[in-house]
Amino acid sequence: MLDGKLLYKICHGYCLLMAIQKNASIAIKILLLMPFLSFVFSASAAQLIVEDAWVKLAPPGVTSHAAYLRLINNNKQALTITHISAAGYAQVLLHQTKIVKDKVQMDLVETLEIPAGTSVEFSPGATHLMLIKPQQQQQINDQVSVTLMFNDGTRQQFMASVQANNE
Ligand SMILES: [Cu+2]
Repeated sequence: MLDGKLLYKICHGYCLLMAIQKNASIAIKILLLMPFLSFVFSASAAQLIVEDAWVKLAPPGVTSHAAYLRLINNNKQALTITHISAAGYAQVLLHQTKIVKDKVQMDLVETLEIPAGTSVEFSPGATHLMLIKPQQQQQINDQVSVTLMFNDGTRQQFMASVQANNE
């Protein structure tokens, strides 16, 4: 049995919700839709596959570590990497290695698009992640948590293991 007070509370809550819905601005409608939108966003990240992620062991004192992986975009849409972070590092940059006049040069890549149904190989001598300023010295088999952030708001987190070479 519901007493009067409880009934009032339920009714009041319901009426308030109705009033919000009736007079809602677009912003409130978007807020109400947020949980559903984030579900849609995370669904697209599930179609993204990370393979063979590893960080190359660097000599003591070296303050930037290269990381490599294969990224497969099985989504129906292109995805663009807009930001990268790694636990235990101050910053992560996207680099493109080039040979200019017999010298190895690393160019900064601001964003990287992965077209639908294609894969990108992050490998030595090509595009790679540059993990900057480690908080501690690397050891073989250490696991580094890396997070890629995309233009559609999705994220992809993966573990990369520290190796001398990828064998
Ligand atoms: Cu680099």
